[in-house]
Amino acid sequence: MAFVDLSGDERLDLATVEFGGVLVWLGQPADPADSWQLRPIGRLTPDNLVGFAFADIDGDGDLDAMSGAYSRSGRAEDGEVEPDTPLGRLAWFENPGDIDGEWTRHDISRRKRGMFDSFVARDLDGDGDVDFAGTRGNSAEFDGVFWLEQVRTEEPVAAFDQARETESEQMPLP
Ligand SMILES: [Ca+2]
Ligand SMILES: [Ca+2]
Ligand SMILES: [Ca+2]
Repeated sequence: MAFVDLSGDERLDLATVEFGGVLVWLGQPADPADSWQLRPIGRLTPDNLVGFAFADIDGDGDLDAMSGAYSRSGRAEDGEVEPDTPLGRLAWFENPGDIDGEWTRHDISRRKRGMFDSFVARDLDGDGDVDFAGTRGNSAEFDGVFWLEQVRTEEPVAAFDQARETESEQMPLP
């Protein structure tokens, strides 16, 4: 879970992952006797969304969500996978800036192996945009703590540029 003010009313709201892998948030009502309203943020289907953290990723003043998914294709080596096999994915959801608007998903990387389950938002290289430190499991020699550097360019570039020469196989979106 995360406790963040997504509605901008200075009351903390609650974000969590619903059964079925949907990242959702519940807006805290002004009156504690009123009900909390649930709104969806997004999903990574068929990958299992397990980790997330909020930060203003695009720098427009509202909180976005970094997220990670949990691969179920074996840990020791890259195996054969079906189109619906849950794999390890990194993606972020852009806050629409409107409480009832639809969040836009931006996929970063999808691998046969990787359980991306925890993130901490920090500007690690001090260039003014937020980066993420994260943990990765389920991938044997690729397990550990990583950091994900946000790179902004004038021209469109690939969504992800891997630092390692050898990695678990990159997979297309389902
Ligand atoms: Ca709030
Ligand atoms: Ca934002
Ligand atoms: Ca940065």
